[in-house]
Amino acid sequence: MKLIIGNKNYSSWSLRAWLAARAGGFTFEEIRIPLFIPGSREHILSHSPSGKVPCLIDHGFVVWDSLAIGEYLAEKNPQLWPAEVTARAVARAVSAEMHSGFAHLREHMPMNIRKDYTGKGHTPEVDAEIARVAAIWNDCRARFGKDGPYLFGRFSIADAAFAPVCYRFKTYGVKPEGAAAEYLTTMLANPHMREWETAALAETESIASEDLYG
Ligand SMILES: N[C@@H](CCC(=O)N[C@@H](CS)C(=O)NCC(=O)O)C(=O)O
Repeated sequence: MKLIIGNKNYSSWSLRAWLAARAGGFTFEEIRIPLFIPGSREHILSHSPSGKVPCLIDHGFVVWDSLAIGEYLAEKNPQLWPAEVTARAVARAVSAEMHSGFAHLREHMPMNIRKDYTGKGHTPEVDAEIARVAAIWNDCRARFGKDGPYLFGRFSIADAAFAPVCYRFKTYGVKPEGAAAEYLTTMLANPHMREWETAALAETESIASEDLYG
């Protein structure tokens, strides 16, 4: 398997697919394409028909879009979704909500692991979305988190979906309360997250349009 990803500091969608692949125990070659430099679009298009990363190539078969990649990996390793039917339905719902929503959080608090933008990026809409994230985390932990420290106990695609939000909360100094705070600590200490973070910190490319606050 090959996984095409963008810069680890910036590419939130790449992180989701990469974490799902790591958590699922897959062996894969990583092809990192720095985004928004001359030639990067052509390079991505040589692998990914959407012109976006992430993109998974499994023996020549191409799957693009982070959620579709997660689903494809879960077909091979069903442990990537919770085993129980209602937990699995909620895990899919919150993953889909993350995938299609939270536009204000994305716009004003883009993932930028290297920066400390504590206190930046708040608007009423962003704060409402932060409250919704915390509500999801608290609800999942309370209802489905008995068998482990993640949203549905064991690490699942839902955790991968929220992983970039964890780095956003770190960069922008957002501090949820209660079970959500514990969950954030757990995620930031996850060995695969730490591996990604270490690589992000070692990157040297800057994307000016993503470095919103200097
Ligand atoms: N919904 C897609 C979004 C993918 C996406 O927007 N990827 C960004 C990087 S995080 C990208 O490839 N940008 C490069 C470009 O637009 O040229 C997914 O889940 O994979």
